[in-house]
Amino acid sequence: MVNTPLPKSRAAKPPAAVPLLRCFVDGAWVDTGKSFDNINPVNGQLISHVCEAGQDTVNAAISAANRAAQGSWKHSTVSERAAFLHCIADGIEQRFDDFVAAEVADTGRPVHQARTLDVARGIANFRTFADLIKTSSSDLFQSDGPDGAKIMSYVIRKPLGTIGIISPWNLPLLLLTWKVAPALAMGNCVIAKPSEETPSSATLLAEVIQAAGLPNGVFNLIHGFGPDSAGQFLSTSPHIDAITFTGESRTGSTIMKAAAEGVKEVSFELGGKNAAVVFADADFEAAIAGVMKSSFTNSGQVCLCSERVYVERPIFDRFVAALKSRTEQLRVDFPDAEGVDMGPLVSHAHRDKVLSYYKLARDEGATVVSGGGVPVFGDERDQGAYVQPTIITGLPDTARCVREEIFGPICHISPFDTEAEVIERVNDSAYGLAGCVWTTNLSRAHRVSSQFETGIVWVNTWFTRDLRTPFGGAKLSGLGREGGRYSLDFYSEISTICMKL
Ligand code: NAD
Ligand code: 6OD
Repeated sequence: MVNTPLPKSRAAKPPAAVPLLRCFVDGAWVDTGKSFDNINPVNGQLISHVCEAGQDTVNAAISAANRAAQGSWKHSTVSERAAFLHCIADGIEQRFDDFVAAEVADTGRPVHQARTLDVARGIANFRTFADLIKTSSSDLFQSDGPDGAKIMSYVIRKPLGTIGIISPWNLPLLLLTWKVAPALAMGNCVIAKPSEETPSSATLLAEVIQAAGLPNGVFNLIHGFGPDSAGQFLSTSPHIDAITFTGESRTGSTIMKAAAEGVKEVSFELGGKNAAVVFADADFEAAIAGVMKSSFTNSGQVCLCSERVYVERPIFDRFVAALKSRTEQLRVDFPDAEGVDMGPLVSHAHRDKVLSYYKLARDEGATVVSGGGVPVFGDERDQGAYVQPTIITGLPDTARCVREEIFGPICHISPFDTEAEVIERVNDSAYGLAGCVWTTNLSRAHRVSSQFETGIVWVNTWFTRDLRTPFGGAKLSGLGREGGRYSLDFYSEISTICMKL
């Protein structure tokens, strides 16, 4: 049976035959005998049943990966692995529309976003790391030994072995491939555990990888939840060599405790409470367009979104009015509607969380400038997980809505007076993932951006990514960096060969 999910449809009735998404272990599709429902957040309808991996299936995936890690894959050449990665990218391209449909069905995001961001980046992740391993180099040092002999020391990267990859629901294919591609590129075997909310594109990826002909056990896919399910069984296993995780900071902390037992390598990309700072000298229109994007893209469900916006006092009122006007023009609609800007949140449970912050904002004394509730459509979308894009003002920096990650389409806008003041306020956060600076003053751009305590700062743009740059967060936002050669380093055991000549 092909696991392709049903395309997103506006049909009021549930589909007659609901697909079953299976796990992929040791080159075979596995029906675990226990399943959970995958729900479309546009209208609350059932998309598919998903096989949940229990302890036995997770153990089988780990054993298969460990066997494969000692097999032909360990000795595969860089050219062979690069060719496999390009073949996977080709496979995604050939099934582009299926991937778009899968991503849209699971998340309700606009079709144009799935096409231009999610699936496009999934392909780029495989191509980038395929090309990178063919051109990467390593260090070589020459020195003199105590007896005057020449010494040459050089560095090699070997596969780590079996890597557990645990990914979230917000950018399902993009964030999964961001880790699968470099892990395979460096000769590792992987067990991928996508979010229970978004199993479809990962299942398609397993189909593409199967068709690409990777040896059995090199790529395994297990579906399920976190606690007492596939995520926990994978991350607590003593038989994996490293864990790479993207998700909430709290989950990262739980996984880190499990990894500590076996002193495993970990790479964590975690939550954020990112700030955008708009100086009075900014290109006003560009800053408005940029903050619209950084606050509301993907319904605010990007870890890099700006939930805190600081605007220099002379332009504060004008900025708030312009952002309100643009926000109220946003089209919140079906994923395939023409001109759609925003879809629903990923699930009803996540909507409950975001709405609890909309309420908290009011309780904390915020002024709701725009939104703050649930849109009413008068059609099947009323059974979905939509919320209004929301702007609030007037909260102190100590308010929970200004300090805690909400992960929805909401930003708090606050005025500031001086550069030093705003830098201090931006850095007064438990998180340190990303920031944005909007200014036309070049010196200020350099001066301010270098003082943010975050893994990345964008100046006059947002979410532009060169995949060769390091990506990750400071403080509660993560541990380690991935991207380009930083990924090659994480997904390798780095050894030094020291030779007396
Ligand atoms: P989450 O932590 O709830 O879940 C992420 C993954 O971990 C899922 O696959 C889940 O099943 C699994 N999981 C949950 N509990 C687990 C446990 N105890 N053991 C093992 N696995 C477990 O996160 P989410 O709600 O899916 O994603 C949203 C969060 O991810 C936000 O906080 C967001 O900021 C963060 N995020 C960070 C980045 C980044 O690059 N820094 C990128 C995307 C999302
Ligand atoms: O662009 C990327 O590679 C990346 N890891 C983005 C993360 C987005 C967070 O939601």
